[in-house]
Amino acid sequence: VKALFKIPRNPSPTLRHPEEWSRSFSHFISQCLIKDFEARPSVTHLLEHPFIKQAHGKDIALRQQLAALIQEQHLVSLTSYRHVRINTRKTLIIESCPDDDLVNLEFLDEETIISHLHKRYDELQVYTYVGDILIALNPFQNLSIYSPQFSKLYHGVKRADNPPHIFATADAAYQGMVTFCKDQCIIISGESGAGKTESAHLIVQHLTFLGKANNRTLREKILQVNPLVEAFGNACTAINDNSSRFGKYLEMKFTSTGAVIGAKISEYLLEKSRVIKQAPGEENFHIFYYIYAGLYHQDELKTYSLPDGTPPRFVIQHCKVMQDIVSRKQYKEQFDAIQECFRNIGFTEEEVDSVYKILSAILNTGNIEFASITSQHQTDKSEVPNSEALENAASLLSIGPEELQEALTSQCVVTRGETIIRTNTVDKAADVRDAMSKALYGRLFSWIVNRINSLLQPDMNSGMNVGILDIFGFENFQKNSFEQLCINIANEQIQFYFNQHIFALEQMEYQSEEVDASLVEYEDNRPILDMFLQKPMGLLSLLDEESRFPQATDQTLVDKFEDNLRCKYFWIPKRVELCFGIQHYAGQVMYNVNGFLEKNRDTLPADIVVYSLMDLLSKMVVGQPHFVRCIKPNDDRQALLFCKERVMVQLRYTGILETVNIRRQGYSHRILFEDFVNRYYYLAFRAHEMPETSKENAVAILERAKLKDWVLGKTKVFLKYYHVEQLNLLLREVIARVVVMQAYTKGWLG
Ligand code: AD9
Ligand code: MG
Repeated sequence: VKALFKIPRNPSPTLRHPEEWSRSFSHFISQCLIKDFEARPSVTHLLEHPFIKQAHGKDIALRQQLAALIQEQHLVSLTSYRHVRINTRKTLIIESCPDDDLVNLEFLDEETIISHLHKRYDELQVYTYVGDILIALNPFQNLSIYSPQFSKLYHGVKRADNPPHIFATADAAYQGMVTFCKDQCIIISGESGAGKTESAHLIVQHLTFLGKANNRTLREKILQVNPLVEAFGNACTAINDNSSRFGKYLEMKFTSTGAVIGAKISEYLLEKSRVIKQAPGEENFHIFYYIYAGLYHQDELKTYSLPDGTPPRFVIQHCKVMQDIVSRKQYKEQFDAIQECFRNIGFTEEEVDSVYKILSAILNTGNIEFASITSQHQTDKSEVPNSEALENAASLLSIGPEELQEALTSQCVVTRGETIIRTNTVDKAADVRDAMSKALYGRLFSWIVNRINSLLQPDMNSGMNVGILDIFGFENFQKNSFEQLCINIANEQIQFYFNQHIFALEQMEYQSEEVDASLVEYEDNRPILDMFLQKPMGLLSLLDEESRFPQATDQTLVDKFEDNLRCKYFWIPKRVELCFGIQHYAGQVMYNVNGFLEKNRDTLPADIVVYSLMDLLSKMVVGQPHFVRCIKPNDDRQALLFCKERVMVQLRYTGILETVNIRRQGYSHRILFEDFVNRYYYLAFRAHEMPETSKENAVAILERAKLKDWVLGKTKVFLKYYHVEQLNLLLREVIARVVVMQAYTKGWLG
């Protein structure tokens, strides 16, 4: 609280104040505010504060001082001058400013929207609403708006009471779950480095706060799930130092009364190829560097057989740990934090020990080299000349070194019922070695995720969820490969889901309910998705088919694509070899097919993977979605740098402009008459009346609540998002009154 309302060191001498206040104006206001904010932290309260009500703004200087003061009292991140005014009755009003929500803007062209976002960004207002969708601009600096005080501030209040915030979105999901007993999901999208993962953390933080975490241990466990899996699934890329290399859906589990009881995490498409090779300037998964720094003491190095001296091949490219003391210290701290996560979540020491052993086994496997043995009979046999890495890897995996050598240098082939052992060439053996390393890492990752799930599984089966989807963002590097294709298809699907939800379903529902809503046009990315997913002629099916031919080459793959894919979203460039271009919803990407066949053979067939993602999406459709659209204001990761063109592009392809339109005209809540009456009848009828759940009674409630601009469909009430807020607030007041009255009649209150 002190940090929230620090007392200005140098109160202005021009500041006048009534004589009966012996202390200085600024000190006084600070004290009042601190006291009151501890009691009930809401901006409305500030507005109603007797002190502020008395604060006559006779002269402009006083008003400005007052506004400046409130801003300085670290409402600075919360409010800006536009929020503070003194009305005709000389009362200080703090109001939600109309451009908190783009839907309220008078002009809705791109230019206006951009300049609003720009202005807000300059004032460190990184969040802005588009109706109930949250736009989050990456601040690229730490803001002091995520403390527990802010969690309190955003708890169960009207949205307009506070400026937009990621906590408000988490709160809306939570309230939606508790009020309507319905699962919720929060879908965070945006390109790589836009702030999705940070947003996901903040949402989990606020939800654990809301989930009445009287069980502190559980709260800590849940908070540590993300850092733990991210140590294994995130890495430094050319775009983002902590880039998610997998898709993550975290479900937080609550009781019907909203107490948090557990969590479950699902992972999608881990980019395993990173284990064996990283693009220039990129790194392996964080955990490899952490263990290297964390287990660096001689005896530990020995226990885990971590190669000493030269860093292992899989991490050598960027192994700062070995050369640089500062980064080693940082990695060591991270390692300690991860140890703590393991411990808190409930992994046993033995389990953690096995995890490190497997990681070290992977690093040792990467160091195994092969030489060819040429004998009279065999020319394509390979062996391992330097046995140290082989022995280490084998011992860490609890197998014999000969077994491991055999597994790498030969393969079993079953032909016509006979098992034949074939030897591997040096190149083939190296491929097998790499494939094994990737597979080991993939299995390890899945095991960790499954173990977390069993440790955080709630005792009871019933209950409700808030799911948070944070996937890898859209990527467009100088050189794009199979991994980028998978990532970008996943993002196409998220965009499709967004469109489906916001536009298509919305319009369908209006039509079926015979509600008049002028159709809003939007950029439908279904044709691009069809091009990827259709069977048997979609790009992924063609890729699978070609992967099954042993003789297939990069060139035959490109030819196959060229012969079969005929649409405007796909093309083969004239001058660049072995490449194809795709017009994604988020822009053009040129893919290099080098390694596509191998990687596709190595992973699950691509279309199975993409179906798993479809499963996830269909699961989410069941819940009530909330969208967070992360926007990257510049490519230099710089604070306070708003690059108009970059923001414009992202707003365009994410359909924000169309969204503004539909949200402005749209009715985001549609409730069956029956549900509506059951839920809100207290507002117009007596508690014991049990009115008929008819259209007429729904109207009676709406009229009694004095709402405007609602619409009736054939079976549902169509409400704007702010209507529901107003109704819930009224309901809470009425219920509180009823409870007090009943308490009186029962004599509990004397
Ligand atoms: V990727 O698709 O996984 O490559 P994300 O997840 O969208 O990407 P991330 O959340 O990792 O991006 O954010 C990138 C960086 O931006 C972070 O490491 C922070 O340095 C910075 N960031 C993002 N959001 C915030 C924030 N709310 N406050 C401060 C932030 N910094
Ligand atoms: Mg991320």
